[in-house]
Amino acid sequence: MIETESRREKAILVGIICSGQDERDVEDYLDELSFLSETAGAEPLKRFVQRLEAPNPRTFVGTGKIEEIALFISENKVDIAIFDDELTPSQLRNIEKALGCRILDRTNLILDIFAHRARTSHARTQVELAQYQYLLPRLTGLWTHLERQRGGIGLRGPGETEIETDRRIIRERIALLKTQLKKIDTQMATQRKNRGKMVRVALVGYTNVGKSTIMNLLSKSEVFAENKLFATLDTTVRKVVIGNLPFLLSDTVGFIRKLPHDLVESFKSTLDEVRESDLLLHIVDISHPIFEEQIKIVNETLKELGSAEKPLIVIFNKIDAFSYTAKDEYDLTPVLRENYSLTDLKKTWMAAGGENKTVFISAKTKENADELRRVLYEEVKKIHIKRYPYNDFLFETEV
Ligand SMILES: Nc1nc2c(ncn2[C@@H]2O[C@H](COP(=O)(O)OP(=O)(O)OP(=O)(O)O)[C@@H](O)[C@H]2O)c(=O)[nH]1
Ligand SMILES: [Mg+2]
Repeated sequence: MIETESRREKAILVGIICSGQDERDVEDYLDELSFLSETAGAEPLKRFVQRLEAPNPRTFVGTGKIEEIALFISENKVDIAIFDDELTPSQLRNIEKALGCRILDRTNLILDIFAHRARTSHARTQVELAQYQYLLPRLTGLWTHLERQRGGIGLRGPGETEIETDRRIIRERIALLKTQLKKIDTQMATQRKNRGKMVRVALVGYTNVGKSTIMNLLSKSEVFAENKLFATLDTTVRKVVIGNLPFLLSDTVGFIRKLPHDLVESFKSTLDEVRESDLLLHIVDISHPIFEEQIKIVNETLKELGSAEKPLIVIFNKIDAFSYTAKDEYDLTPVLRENYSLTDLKKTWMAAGGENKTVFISAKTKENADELRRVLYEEVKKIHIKRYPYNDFLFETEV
């Protein structure tokens, strides 16, 4: 018999509830970690959560918890233990020893997904750079297979240990990747310049909120969209025309909580599209239980990119999937996030938006797609007029 499907690796997830953190939030983080591990091809079997003042500096969770996890791992033949926070090199070593299986942390997992999804040589180079930067301080004695990449024989200097050799090889590789990226960056910058002065609009948002689906809706293109995290890694740019107003629309990599810093660094040129755009469309998945936190994370990432001050339209997507639990008016317990109706949320966010326009749509059912086009037209037009004050031939027909 031929086995067609390779066995999915069994995983367990580990998180902690630190002082000041809400148990529900941590559950949501682990939901995301679980989704990430499924996207990476693993099968999450069980979650281990511990309440702690702060992470244990030696083993992240307490000693008793580690023993409990170790027992489960050996009884259930678990392949990987995935931790929700970035582990220090020494935590990683100690946990590896105690659990006797492969250990991944959130950063590692995200890097792994990126590595699988990278299609172009540009994306691959960026991910590889981030992976080596992550790996460099974490080399352990177990990890000695790098020589192969360099051809091995004769490379090891006298008296040098394997780890030192590996470190040296990694440093050289990092330097090489950086040079390659610089070359690609220059090429891409030239490409962007050649696009002329058309108004540039960038879709930004948390991962899996529907950016690519909206790109397809607006540009009638077929950008890859699916219910997995980080479906998009490379930036796609399309020319879109609304009414008779042309502009460039770009779709790019989604953001996530604790996006590894090395990754943000090495994805700089992919994110240049965001940095150089004239208008941002911040897509939000309003059907997601923690969409408000996702908004915060996107805003923080935009700040990191120096793009927080750009004109912005907030697009609340997936209104078709939105649901809430209406509260009885005599029920005086606190109003929870699941008690807000779409009308409540619209009121709150339209008021909170300030300068920023808000639109509520479903890219799937196309509900309110016309409203989105209208708002987008207005905003692009404003920028266009500023840039070409004497050119009004484009606006003879309104949408
Ligand atoms: N119910 C519903 N699902 C939607 C809507 N828009 C997109 N989706 C689904 O959400 C999932 C993610 O959509 P994408 O367009 O790939 O999201 P993305 O933001 O590009 O995601 P990444 O590229 O992975 O960061 C897909 O399964 C879409 O079909 C919507 O309005 N309603
Ligand atoms: Mg996408």
